[in-house]
Amino acid sequence: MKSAFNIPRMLAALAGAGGLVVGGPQTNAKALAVAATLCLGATLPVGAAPIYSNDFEGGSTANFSGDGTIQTPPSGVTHFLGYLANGGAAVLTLNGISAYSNIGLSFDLYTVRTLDGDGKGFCCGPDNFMVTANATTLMDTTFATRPDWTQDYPVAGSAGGTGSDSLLTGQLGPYVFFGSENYTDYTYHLSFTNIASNVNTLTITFFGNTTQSIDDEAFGIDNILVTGTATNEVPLPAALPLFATGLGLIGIIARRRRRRKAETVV
Ligand SMILES: [Ca+2]
Ligand SMILES: [Ca+2]
Ligand SMILES: [Ca+2]
Repeated sequence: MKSAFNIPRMLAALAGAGGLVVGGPQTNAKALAVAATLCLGATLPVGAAPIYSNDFEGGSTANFSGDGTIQTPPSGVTHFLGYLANGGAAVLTLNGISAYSNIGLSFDLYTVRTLDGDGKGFCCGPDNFMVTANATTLMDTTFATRPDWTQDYPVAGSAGGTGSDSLLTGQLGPYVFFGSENYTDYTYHLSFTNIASNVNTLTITFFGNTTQSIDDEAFGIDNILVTGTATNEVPLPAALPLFATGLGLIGIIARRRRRRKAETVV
């Protein structure tokens, strides 16, 4: 049996309207207005939809737990979640998403200070960054912040910084350690497809498995985007209270209009 409303697409519209998350605490007037509009019976096609996004510019760490707080780098160019080092982990938990298949994840990874890569260039490695989705390891590899040292991303023996966005190299600011100019920060755009399907709860963990402390070397994450393909067969939606609120708003607006009309007539 098909739902009268395409609930996953409504959730996507809510996310696009400024609401952060399925199952998350954030709503706003614009999102509720969209919910109200959609509840009037709009028919939308099924397809890939955003489930969660966060660029950390609004100060929210909704759905994140564990290590890492919002950081502003010396350049002030952006905000991100960090620092992750010496075994620190940031955990993103999404509940009530069983209506989504082919879930994808993309994010930006910042490498800062003196990450030592595979540890063969000087010492003090390996410095790994690892991502898991529920029980699956999506990546577990080393990064270096000197081009004359070596790292395992994208393949073993690569020069430090290989695979990063050259236009965004050194943008975060002077993360210079011991006065050396050989270190710089790098930005990697990472994405993973089909990391899970139709799970009620998805837990994504970002680990900074480095050998030294945060003030020596660290990772940061930014521009998190989780997407999924919405299906028509929708179990009890996590966002049902939102739609109920949307319907409630419609009722309130209608009552106020009727009252105003009555007052005008008198
Ligand atoms: Ca940001
Ligand atoms: Ca180091
Ligand atoms: Ca190290």
